Amino acid sequence: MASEKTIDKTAKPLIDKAKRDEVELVWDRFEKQGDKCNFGELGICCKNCTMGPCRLTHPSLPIYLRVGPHAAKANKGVCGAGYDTLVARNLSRAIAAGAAAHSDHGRDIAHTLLLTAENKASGYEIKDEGKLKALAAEFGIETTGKDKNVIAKELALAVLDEFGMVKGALQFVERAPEVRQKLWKDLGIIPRGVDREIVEMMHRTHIGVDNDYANLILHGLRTSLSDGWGGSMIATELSDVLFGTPKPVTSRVNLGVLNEKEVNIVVHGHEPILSEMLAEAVNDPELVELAKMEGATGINLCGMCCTANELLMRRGIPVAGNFLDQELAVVTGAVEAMVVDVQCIMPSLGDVAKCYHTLFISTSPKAKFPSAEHIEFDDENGFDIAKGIVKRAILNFKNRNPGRVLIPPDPVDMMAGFSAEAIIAALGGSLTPLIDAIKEGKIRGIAALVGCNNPKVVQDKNHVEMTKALIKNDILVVETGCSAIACAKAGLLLPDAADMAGEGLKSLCKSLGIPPVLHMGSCVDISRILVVVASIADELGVDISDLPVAAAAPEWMSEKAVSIGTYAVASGIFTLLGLPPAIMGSSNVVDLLTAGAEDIVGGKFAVETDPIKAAEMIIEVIDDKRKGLGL
Ligand code: SF4
Ligand code: MSK
Repeated sequence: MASEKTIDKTAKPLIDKAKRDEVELVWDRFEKQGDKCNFGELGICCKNCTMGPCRLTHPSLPIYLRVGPHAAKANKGVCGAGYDTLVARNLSRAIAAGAAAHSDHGRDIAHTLLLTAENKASGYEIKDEGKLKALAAEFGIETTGKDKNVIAKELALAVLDEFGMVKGALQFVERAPEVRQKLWKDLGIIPRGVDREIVEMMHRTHIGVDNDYANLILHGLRTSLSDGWGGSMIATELSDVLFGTPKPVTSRVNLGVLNEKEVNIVVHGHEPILSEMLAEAVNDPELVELAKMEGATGINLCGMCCTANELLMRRGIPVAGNFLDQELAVVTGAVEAMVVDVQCIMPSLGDVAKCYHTLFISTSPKAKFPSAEHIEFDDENGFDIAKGIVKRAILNFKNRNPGRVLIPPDPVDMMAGFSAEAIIAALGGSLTPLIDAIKEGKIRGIAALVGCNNPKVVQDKNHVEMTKALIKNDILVVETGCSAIACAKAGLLLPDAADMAGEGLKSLCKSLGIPPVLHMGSCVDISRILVVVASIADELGVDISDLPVAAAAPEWMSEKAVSIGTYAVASGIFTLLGLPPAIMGSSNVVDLLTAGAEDIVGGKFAVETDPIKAAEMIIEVIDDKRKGLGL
């Protein structure tokens, strides 16, 4: 039943249509997996060398895995590694993979900035010169009297240096409160270079290297910090320089943003380098004319997942959906091209596209799909390649079968574009009104809801129910990624949604004309949240861990989410997960992450699958922090 899979009213009819069209979806494949691997869920399997794979016995395994000829009887791997080592190593590798994904995205943006500065990137320009100069100053680059391209080149090179090991500490670490920087220094977890921490983690988790779970997790914290205060922050800041710092915009969301009369192009993935050029190309008069000659009334570009968030934040381009909507967009039968770059792209899209007329176009040399048409994108020829992709889509319009089209009605209006700068502007030029509202108790605190969808959870349900419970209790919610899209679809990203909030939050939102749930961008833009909380902590003269703030990933699934959760905890933030990570096979690792971490870094993880109970836990933490501050 579609209603057991999603609360998205536009997804439901398409799940039913997929069944009629005999198209296999993510939920079908999930069911076909049968029982999950118990060893994998507990984190107690290892295939780091060919003496294994090794799997350990555990009291919570089902009986057939503990007794009998095929049962696992070992409590150590062949090399002697035990529960703590296996669990900590598996978790650490997930952190490294997540940090790598965000940071490689950041590196790509830095590379585009460099090519733009050298006039080698077609179609790109520096859109926020003010931010360029501010960042240059942060990196100690003299800007007086210099052309913006000269500054941009020096900045791009300085940022690219952050990936290796040059200065011994990432530049953006200095944005954290001093007391937090000192804590990281004392713990020896200041990130020394994005690549260095990730490479070192891969080294440590090789057979026979770091076998002390606490030591591994400590380096996991450092690796994640190289993402949050490194790669992700670089991605966000340099994207703002190139494409503009977001300001409040209005738009529409859900699968109903597809248009029956227009050529529909869905761009999906993460990096704005591709999507920004597509956004330019769809306005090319020749291409618009071609679309009309082909029988369409125009070209409709919309986004999916975090690429959607990038385009939405800066251009107000409509959002077709979040992670679990990607196949459904194709099932509408109305998408001429699904264009992808990197991350969170289901390989199944090729199979789904084959059932309709949709072109599935991959663009990144790092992310090829066997069933996709590959049109390689490079920023030196970005605009021309984007035009070529749009043309392919237009020429595919005639292949659409109107009898197989189902576009659900009623896209939902939304407001987005709340960068840190936009929030400060909305507050009248400083964070003081927000801090005063927190002090007065008008707002109890701030919760950041982030992360994905996961077919283990009814799509969007946890995001939406948790958010509603939080705003009702006067907690301002900031969101990114698929969480923000989920709440947008539920109408929570509108100023009128303030009517669902508690009296204090409602009055603040009404006076400022803002929603009670602020969309702060894509997954890498969680770095914007770090900047805001660091600024609030500085204003109050306290550490981030003292603030009435919390984070949650109610429906997370990706390794990037593991890295995000870890850097939130390492930054001193209580972080609630709506699904358990694969660590339950080591009570020591569980204790460290859900209790001991608080004594070390001031933040810790908790797991709660019920969204209402999860919201209650967050409220309790926020109230405790308020008490700690004497509020
Ligand atoms: Fe087994 Fe140790 Fe090899 Fe892992 S590293 S597969 S636990 S022998
Ligand atoms: S896109 S990482 S499914 S939030 Fe950033 Fe969504 Fe999660 Fe991908």
